[in-house]
Amino acid sequence: MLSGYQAWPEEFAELYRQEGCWEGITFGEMLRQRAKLYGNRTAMISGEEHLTYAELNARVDRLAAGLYATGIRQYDRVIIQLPNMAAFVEAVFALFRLGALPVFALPLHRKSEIEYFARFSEAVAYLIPDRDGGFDYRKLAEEVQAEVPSLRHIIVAGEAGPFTSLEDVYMDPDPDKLQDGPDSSDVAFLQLSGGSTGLSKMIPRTHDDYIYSLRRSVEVCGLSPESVYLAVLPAAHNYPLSSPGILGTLYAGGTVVLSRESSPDEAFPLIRKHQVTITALVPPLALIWLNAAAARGTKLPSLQVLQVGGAKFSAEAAGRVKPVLGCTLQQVFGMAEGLVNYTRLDDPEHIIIHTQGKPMSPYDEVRIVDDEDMEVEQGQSGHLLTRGPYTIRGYYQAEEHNARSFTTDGFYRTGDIASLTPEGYLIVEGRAKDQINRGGDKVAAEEVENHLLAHPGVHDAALVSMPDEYLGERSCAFIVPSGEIPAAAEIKSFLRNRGLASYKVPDRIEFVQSFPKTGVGKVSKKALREMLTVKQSI
Ligand code: OOB
Repeated sequence: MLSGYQAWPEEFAELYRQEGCWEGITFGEMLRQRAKLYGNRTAMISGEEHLTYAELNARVDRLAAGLYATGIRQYDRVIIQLPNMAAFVEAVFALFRLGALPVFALPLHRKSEIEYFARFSEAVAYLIPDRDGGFDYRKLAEEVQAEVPSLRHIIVAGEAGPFTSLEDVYMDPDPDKLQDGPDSSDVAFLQLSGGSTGLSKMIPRTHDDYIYSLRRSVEVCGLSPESVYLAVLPAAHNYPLSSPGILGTLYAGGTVVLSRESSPDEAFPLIRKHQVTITALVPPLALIWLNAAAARGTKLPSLQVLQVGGAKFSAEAAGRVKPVLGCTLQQVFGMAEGLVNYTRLDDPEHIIIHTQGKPMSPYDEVRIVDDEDMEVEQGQSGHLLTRGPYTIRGYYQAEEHNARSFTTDGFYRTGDIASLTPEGYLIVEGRAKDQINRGGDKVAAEEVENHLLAHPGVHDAALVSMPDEYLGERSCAFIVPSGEIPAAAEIKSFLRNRGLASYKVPDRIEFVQSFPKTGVGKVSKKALREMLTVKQSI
């Protein structure tokens, strides 16, 4: 068993099973069934590589056998930091089959993040590409391994250098050595939270709950074996992974097209070439696509659905999707902890444009409450709480934090401020958590503040959001210097040198003599944000 995991109380587990939400199958079994049903159909396209369901299933068996021979066992944690390539999908399913747990890192994570993931999850292995986006992950792995000795295996997709080559791990399965797979109620992987208090928390998702979220996503998004899903966002993120994303498309028997690039120059030709029917973007990328398509008069006739989510999509931009791209917009408001809301494909325009969708499952419970946890009147905005068959009951090994993030009756405090329309659709109005949503990339203020405080020239630091036309929000660090004012550029390079992911480095730095305080003496981030608007209007 995995320790430090908060399962659903038995009465809920019973209900979700009885109601048919949890089907009792694991990911390993799901892929095997799909290989039987759709054997010769194309499961995945990555560059020139095409894999049928039967081939994918066979490669996953071979990789699982090889990983087992390497010493990877059930419940072991394995950090995966691969870009959108076939090896990502194969590795994830191979680990699922063994019952080992992928820990999903993003391609932009660097030493600070990976070292923490490795230490906290006590990972035994780390899977990387050789190079991607001009960055050499082998150097990063070397640095992390030097700090975290539990990390026994570094496996590289590509030129392995001193490490193990992923290609060499695949081997013919030995039927005598076949292990009992995991149980469907077991944790399948650890996903990362956007974080608000300090470092990202780890999110344990089970085979049962995640496969249910795939099934509902597939139903709501109308996926079928004819669907072709283009993954341009990083595959490890919950949204392109499962809403319905890569895993949902495989659940449906459709085809996944993996792309490492997301620009219109790369993505539009892929959509045409592979007759892509659905793809998922974050708002800044959707704006780039809309502008490019409008300027070039591009038509993408195969594209039926454009999903936009991860951050608030403005109604103004939402209204352009259909006229410019000719496809249906689907707003997606989800979270790695569970709850996913979708606008429905046949919803009236005003709902598609002005709301962030409604919960995908009839068993999702949502509450909008005030600061005292009392439900607000219908239509009023308040804190969004949720509970349901695919929303976790606690973060991995985070007892203290769980007491704050969940109510005593098991509702997850999303940290989002939202309101409900009379039809039960959610409108995201803002955020109570101390996080910056930089066009879908989540930045935990406290994590960055702690790094800033390590700089000798920084006496105190506070990170706040500032509105941005393109990204929705950017970050601004207010700094009280400890002596002479350091150069902003020097502070930024200090953070980069500490191995912080680039999207977390503050976009702007302001020096102040002291921080405005709230009535109870805490730093008033609201007042700091207001200082920015005043500054901008001068
Ligand atoms: C997705 O997951 P996370 O875990 O990176 O971030 C969750 C948070 C939400 O709590 C909310 O603050 C924000 O991201 N968010 C949105 C949004 N979608 C997510 N805020 C406003 N409008 C939206 N449409 O971001 C995620 C996971 C699964 C599917 C889609 C997104």
